[in-house]
Amino acid sequence: DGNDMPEIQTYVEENINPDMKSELFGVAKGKNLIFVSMESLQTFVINNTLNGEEVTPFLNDLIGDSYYFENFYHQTAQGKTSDSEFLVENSLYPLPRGAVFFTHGQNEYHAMPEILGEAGYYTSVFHANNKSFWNRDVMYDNIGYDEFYDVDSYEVTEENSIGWGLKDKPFFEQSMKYLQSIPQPFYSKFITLTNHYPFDLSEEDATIEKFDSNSKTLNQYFQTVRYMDESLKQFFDELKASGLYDNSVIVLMGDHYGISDFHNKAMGMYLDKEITPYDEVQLQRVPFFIHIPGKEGKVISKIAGQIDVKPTLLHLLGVDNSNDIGFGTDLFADDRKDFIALRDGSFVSNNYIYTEEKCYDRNTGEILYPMEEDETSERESSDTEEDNLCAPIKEKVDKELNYSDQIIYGDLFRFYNFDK
Ligand code: GP9
Ligand code: MN
Repeated sequence: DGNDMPEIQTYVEENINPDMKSELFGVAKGKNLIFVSMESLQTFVINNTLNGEEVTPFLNDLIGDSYYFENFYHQTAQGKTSDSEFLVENSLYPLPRGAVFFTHGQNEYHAMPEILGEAGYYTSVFHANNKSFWNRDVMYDNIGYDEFYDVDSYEVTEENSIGWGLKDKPFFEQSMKYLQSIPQPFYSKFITLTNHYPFDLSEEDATIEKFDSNSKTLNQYFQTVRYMDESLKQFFDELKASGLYDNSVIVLMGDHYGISDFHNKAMGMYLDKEITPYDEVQLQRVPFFIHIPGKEGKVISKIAGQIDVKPTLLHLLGVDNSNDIGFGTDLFADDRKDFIALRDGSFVSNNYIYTEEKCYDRNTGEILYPMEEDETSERESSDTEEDNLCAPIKEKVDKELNYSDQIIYGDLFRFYNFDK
């Protein structure tokens, strides 16, 4: 209940330190914020090839012109895209089961659209699906979005659709007239759709060969990824032509994995290695780009996650959030907490990766705990919990996930004053 809030607040103040800012605080003050959620895009295709051809030529080029986080993890669970949206808007974790957009869509939140709205931004979402999918209409209204351009705002025909609906190229194209008509500065979120399981695409839209393996899913994935990459290039060109480009921070983020562990065999063929639980965690990396006009590109290797997006973006826009309650930190600040928690309790830290009760060396993938039984060695196989270097971090991970869950299950923000 509300009595739990002070303990959580103390944890956040001491461990997350929402006041921690970087030298980039305010560099994009007053600029528009364009956020693109890239459906099912994983980092393993970035700067990678298929039959000698780049899979994502546009995004690869964009690295040279953006802050690009190469060790950025999705933290979603069953709520898929909606979980990734929840993480980004709130810097809270989604729930271990179910979709928080459905189960707690009426809670009190302190989300990005509300905060940016108060800072003078016009806030909107663009997504060509039914408005009630994932309960978005209810949640968006609740967290303060001014407008939701759902499927009814688009002209959808048989020719311009595939799979889940409107293809990404006509989606971006048809969005431009709305984007050009809304007041600035704006925060606008675009959610793509074509690169969605089962990754169907028509012949004439395919510009790269399929992969050749026993997984039709992975084979087709490269084609829809390439299509999305092209649609993003087209969107950037349209933003430039409209004049919005120079006035906008453009953020691109993969929402969650597209290829599940069911396809490990085919994935192992593509990556030319056997996929271990360690690799499965590493495959949860999704691309994260921040493009700021006039700023040079930089590849950032530190570990990062969707939980960090909100404080990072608010700080770039110069919005103070020192009274906020969330579990992410400004990715440009030096001193940040030392782990990224995945929703299933696995984690990544600077030195370790923990999953399925094993502790791995993050750099080598070697199992550090528990030690393998080695019958030829003299050593008695008696490693204790003390040898588990992951254990102290695992404790923090569980504590933090639990605090976030308590906030949601108890609707605890009803008892917290963000304006103090
Ligand atoms: C549906 C889109 C995809 O509107 O966001 O949903 P997903 O299955 O990825 O959550
Ligand atoms: Mn999705």
